[in-house]
Amino acid sequence: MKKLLFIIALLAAAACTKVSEPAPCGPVPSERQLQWHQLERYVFIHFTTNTFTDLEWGYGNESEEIFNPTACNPRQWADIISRAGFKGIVLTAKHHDGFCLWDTKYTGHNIMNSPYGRDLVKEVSDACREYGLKFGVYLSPWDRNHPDYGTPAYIDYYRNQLTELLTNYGDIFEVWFDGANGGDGWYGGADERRNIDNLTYYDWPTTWEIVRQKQPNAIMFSDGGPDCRWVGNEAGFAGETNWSTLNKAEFAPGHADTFALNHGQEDGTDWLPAEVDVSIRPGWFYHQREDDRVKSVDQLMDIYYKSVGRNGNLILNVPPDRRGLIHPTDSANLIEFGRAIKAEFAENLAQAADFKATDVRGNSRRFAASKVAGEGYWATDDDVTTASLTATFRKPTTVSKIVLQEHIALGQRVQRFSVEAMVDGRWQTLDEQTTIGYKRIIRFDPVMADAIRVNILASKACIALDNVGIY
Ligand code: FUL
Repeated sequence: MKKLLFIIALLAAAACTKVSEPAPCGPVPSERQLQWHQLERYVFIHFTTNTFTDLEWGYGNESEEIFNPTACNPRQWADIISRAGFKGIVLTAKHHDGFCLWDTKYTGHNIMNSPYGRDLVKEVSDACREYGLKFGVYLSPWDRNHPDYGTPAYIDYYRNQLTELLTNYGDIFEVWFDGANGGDGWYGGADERRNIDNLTYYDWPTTWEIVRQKQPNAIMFSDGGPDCRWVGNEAGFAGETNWSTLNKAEFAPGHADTFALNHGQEDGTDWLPAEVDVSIRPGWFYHQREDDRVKSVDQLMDIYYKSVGRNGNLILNVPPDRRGLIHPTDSANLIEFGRAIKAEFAENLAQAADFKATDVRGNSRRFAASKVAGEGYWATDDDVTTASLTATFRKPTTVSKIVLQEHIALGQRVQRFSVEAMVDGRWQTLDEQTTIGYKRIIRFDPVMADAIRVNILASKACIALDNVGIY
């Protein structure tokens, strides 16, 4: 009896010893990046004189008079966008043509001198707040209107503009620095050719410091970050292999190795996750001739799986028309798209499954397999980089999608994995893929399964999975 009590006491003591968390693996996200990952999808709004001249890249010589939306209503945009489940709006406050959508004191080439005569950045940021959306700005570095473009004086002008945007419109969640920034022989500046060396001209680190000071929580986008990176195409897809790590020092706005941007770099020195920018129409700005070429719900769903489903955030462009309203086709498809995502992920079948893993860190409940279906995360012992996790259903269940999420606060680890289904007593492979990251969605033809098994086949360090969703 004494011996038994002693053993029980020993076991209890072992259970109480806190098994420690895995050590971080490589670069890890900052707090602001962690918050940003969770947004998953938001909307881009391209709106300027181009909407009225039918151009994609304005020349900078457009009269303020032509910006004349007759029924402009950012509350309509925010209403549709929030109902479609998007989390924010990034507005082109100034595109390459140099026309400013806000009441700036640094140039007369702005919306206050147009027939519209109101500060649209203010109206959009107010609408975002009213509808619970985050608000961000795009400020084109390249400026084909400004007389100083190409000289050092323009950089002061650009920073002054940025400061206005970061000071007068509340919280900014993202600032978009375009890689189309006047290098590579593009011509820029009021009706004449002005060549700049876009590697040296902009002195980005100094500009980025302004953002850090004025809006410490804002994410900065560019070809080279500093917080999130371009995905290397405008067609709406991240690579099937997509690391959130990249050698940041090798990249700069306008200097992009598109393959590396699309896939990330497995041993990259910095946490620099991909953002997938794509338009709901062929162009970034509204053109009536494209009214019958709005992406369908099926196309949008495909984009969703190839962006959010491949460890990238999606920024979907929805350009207002000449009235200043989202066109009915775009609006209908956007709302349906939101509904389709909701419907496809309505019921997480993992909630009703029993989880078991081939390894649990320190045999601790803290890192148990079942954690992937709720709070916390499943982790393996330090020396275990291959392991399987099985979810067994109480009765055969139809499955067509699996959502996997790593515990990225400790870095991105998984290099190769497969998913299987137990069908009629046999394991059947559904897919084999490489990276997971913040989120990976695997889709396949529906199967009637008794169980689902996730096999981590290779990992840079011990495994740490936040979530396994089954749909
Ligand atoms: C590109 C720009 O040149 C396009 O006009 C658009 O703004 C897109 C989002 O980025 O580089």
